[in-house]
Amino acid sequence: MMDLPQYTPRPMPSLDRIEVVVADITTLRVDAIVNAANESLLGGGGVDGAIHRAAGPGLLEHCKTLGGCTTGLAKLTPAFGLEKQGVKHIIHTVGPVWHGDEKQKLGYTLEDTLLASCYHQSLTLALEAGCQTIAFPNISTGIYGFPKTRAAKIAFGHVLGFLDKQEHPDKVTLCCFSDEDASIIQDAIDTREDWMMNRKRM
Ligand code: AR6
Repeated sequence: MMDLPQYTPRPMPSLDRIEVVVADITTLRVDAIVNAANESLLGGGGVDGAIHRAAGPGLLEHCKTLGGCTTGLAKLTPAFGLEKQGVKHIIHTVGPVWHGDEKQKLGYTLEDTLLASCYHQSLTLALEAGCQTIAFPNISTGIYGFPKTRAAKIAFGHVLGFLDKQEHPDKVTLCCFSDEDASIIQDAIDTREDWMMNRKRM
């Protein structure tokens, strides 16, 4: 009988570079903090409000010079008051507002594409700025109403895809504001990991 080669599933090395934490993102010591902003870049509620409060008025003054930001894109600023804890940059990205009923939407929607773009654009800016560590909030899943499980799959999938191709940033933190949000992201990670392992065994 012919000996078939033993297949050993390859681990996903990029997965080790992703961590999920429950925290106020403004307390993290990372090179870049991502802000879930709006198109004006002039502050707001949620994580945007928290970041502006922590960074201080210099951030708003700087943001006034940027001319806003289109949904799905990102802009980089200094970290102002957050520099004292080691943060070098704030990356402001504008997630999509979720419209309508998820069950009515078939396939990949414009909102999905724009949310993926937020992660891609932010990671690209971090890479260009030489950041080794970056933390993301759960973009669009608060005031903008994006369904959380759907957003978690997009966030994790696109971060993983980026890290598979790039050596930097070294570490991406997916920062959740509650245990429940963290478990939604963790489920997305576990599901994908199972799927990858099973696919490689086929
Ligand atoms: N640290 C970490 N995560 C946080 C924090 C924090 N301090 N505060 C809130 N979150 P949201 P969006 C979580 O509403 O949905 C603003 O007014 C929150 O629980 O901040 O993209 C902007 O100016 C949720 O999981 O952002 C825009 O107008 C996630 O951050 C609009 O809100 C995102 O919730 C953007 O809405």
